[in-house]
Amino acid sequence: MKTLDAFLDDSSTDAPLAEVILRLASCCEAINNQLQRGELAGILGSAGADNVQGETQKKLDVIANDMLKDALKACPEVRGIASEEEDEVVGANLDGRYLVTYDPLDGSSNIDINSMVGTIFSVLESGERGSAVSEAEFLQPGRAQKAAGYVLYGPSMMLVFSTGNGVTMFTFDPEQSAWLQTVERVELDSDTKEFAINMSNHRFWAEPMRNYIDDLLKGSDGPRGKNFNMRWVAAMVADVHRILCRGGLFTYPWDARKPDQAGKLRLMYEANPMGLLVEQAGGEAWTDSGKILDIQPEKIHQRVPVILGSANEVMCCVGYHAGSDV
Ligand code: AFP
Repeated sequence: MKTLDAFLDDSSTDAPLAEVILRLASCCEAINNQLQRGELAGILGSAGADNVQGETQKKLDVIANDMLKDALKACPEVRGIASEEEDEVVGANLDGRYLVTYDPLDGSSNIDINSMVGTIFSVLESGERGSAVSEAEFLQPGRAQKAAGYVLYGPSMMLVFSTGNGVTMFTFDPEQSAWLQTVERVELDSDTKEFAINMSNHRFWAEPMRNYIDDLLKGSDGPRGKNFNMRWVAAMVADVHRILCRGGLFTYPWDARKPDQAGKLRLMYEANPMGLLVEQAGGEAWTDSGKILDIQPEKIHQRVPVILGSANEVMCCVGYHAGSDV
């Protein structure tokens, strides 16, 4: 099986970009070591603070964020960092070429129950050099991403990423201490019978989403004429991983609990990187009105509604929204 280094060499990935990916992978190995020790490492529970988005930070959110920040600052190719857990963008190396955005520990409510979590990353290129990094450099549409991916901390640790030429998967072999390629090219089925949504929010959704889900639930007796299964891990990284493995639709829509917020998920740390992976695997990634990767970001912590996964199912869901405001 091919190692990560060999894959990056063989795929002629630009050397500075390959370096960024290797540094991310290596830092995630260290995060995984902390996760593996769990309670024994004293890393569970709350850090006693909220992040810029008003969410309670877990100790491990803070630890993983600091580990990634230190690892990326030490990489000469990285010019700046934007993290879900940082208020502002963080400067790294003035002459670095790449900007990295990340969600250090996605699915953090799963940490204390010893369930799946992950790190999501996105790499953009900056045209600037020499000056201090600015937020404006990061505000590029998802289609401009040079690489995107995630590390899933599950029963085995996996690295899944794309540099714009398909999606590949690596599994970490603890015996060899190496990432080995286990799926060369991910191909997502266009049709599915599985969806992922937090059903407890049903009454808060806009009518088009409620109608779509209600029709899925009617199964073979309803307009879709087939029965659907549902899964929800509460960690986007794990839900998207399942979809890349066996198809499905994932959505986190706008809801009336926070009417002024476009959605729950973050464009630059979650929707864009996952959107690139899903599109590169042959799927679709939309808000309720357009493709995620075409959005021109207005701020780094921007939120969006997300509908992604198997192409025909995503387009069916988007079709329910056609002509409505949400
Ligand atoms: P964190 O970024 O705080 O870990 O939240 C994870 C997440 O944004 C996403 O990964 C899940 O799909 C979603 O939250 C789960 O949200 P609910 O708890 O509302 O179902």
